[in-house]
Amino acid sequence: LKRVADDVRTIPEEKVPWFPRKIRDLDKCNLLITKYDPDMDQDHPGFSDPEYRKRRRFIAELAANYKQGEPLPRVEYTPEEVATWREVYRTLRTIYPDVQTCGYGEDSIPQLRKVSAFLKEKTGFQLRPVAGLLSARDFLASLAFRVFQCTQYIRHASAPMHSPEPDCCHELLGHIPMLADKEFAQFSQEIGLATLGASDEDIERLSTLYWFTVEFGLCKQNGTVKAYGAGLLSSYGELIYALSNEPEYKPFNPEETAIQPYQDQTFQPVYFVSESFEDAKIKMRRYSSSIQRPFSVRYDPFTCSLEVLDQP
Ligand code: HBI
Ligand code: FE
Repeated sequence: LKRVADDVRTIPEEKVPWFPRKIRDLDKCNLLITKYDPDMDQDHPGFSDPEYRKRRRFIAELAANYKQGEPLPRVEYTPEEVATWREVYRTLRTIYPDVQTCGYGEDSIPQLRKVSAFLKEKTGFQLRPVAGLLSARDFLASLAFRVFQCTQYIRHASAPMHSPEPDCCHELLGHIPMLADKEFAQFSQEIGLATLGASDEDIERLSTLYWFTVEFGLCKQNGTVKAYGAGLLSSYGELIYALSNEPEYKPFNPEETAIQPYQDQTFQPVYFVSESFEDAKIKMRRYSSSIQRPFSVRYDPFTCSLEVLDQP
C-alpha cells in the first residue's frame, strides 16, 4: 500500500514515496494505526466499555469527514468527560503551576477551534482533527505545513492518569504549550520537512528523534535539567520519574539518538539531554541535511505549499 510520487522525475528509476505538496493534500495523510485503540487493544481501559467505544466512534467520524480549511468540529463533552479533564488538569497543575496555560480552565475541555486560533496567532501552527494514532509518515508530514493532527476524544474515566494512545489531555497539556513557542514550532516544522519523500528507514530514524525530543526531550536551562517533551508534560508519573535520578541520561546526539530503541508502553529507561534548546535545533538541522534525497523542499508560507527543487 505504498504511494509513490509520480511527479518527482529527477531520477526515473528512483521511486520516491508520495508526499503532500499543498496543505489540502493533508486530507490524504490519514493512515491510522489501530493497535492501541479501544476496539483493538484488549488492555485499553475502554476495551470492555461499549458506551466509551461508541463515543469514540462518534468523535472518529468527525475527524474522518474533516476537510482541510473547514472550521474545526465542535464536541459537546459530557460531565463525565469534563471530570476526567479536571482531574488530569489539577494533578498536572500541582507539579508545574506556572506553565503557559493557553487560556485553559479546569471546568471545560478546550475546543480545538479556539486552541487552533490561539496557536495560529502565536506561531502559525494550526490543528486538524484526527481519529487516533496516525502513521509516523502522515503525522510528521503534517508538521511540514505547520499543521498538528490533534485528537479530540478523551481517555477513559477509569484511568485518568494513563492513556495508551494520544488523547486531548496529552495534546492540549503536552503539545499545545510547546507549539505556542516560536523556536519549538520551527523545530517541529523542520522535522516534518525532513520526512517528506524520505525512505522508510529515514522515517523510522526521524520518528525516533521526534520521540526523544518533542515527546520525551530534556534540556538544560541555567544548569538545571528541565523537561520539554509533551509525553512528559502530560504525564504526572513519568515527569517525576524522568527528573529523578532513576533513569539514565545521555547527551542528545542525533546520530546516536536516532537508533535508540524506545518504549511506548512504559516509562523510558533513557532520556537524551540537550545543552540548550538552541543546541538541539542546530544538531537536528545538521542531521536532517545529511539525509540523502534526490530533491530538496522549501515551504512557501504564502501559498501553504512546497517548492520542490530537482536537486538535492
Ligand atoms: N499520531 N495522532 C497522533 N499523535 C501523535 O502524537 C503521533 C501520531 N503518530 C505517530 C507519532 N505521534 C510519533 O510517535 C512518531 O512516530 C512520529
Ligand atoms: Fe504526542
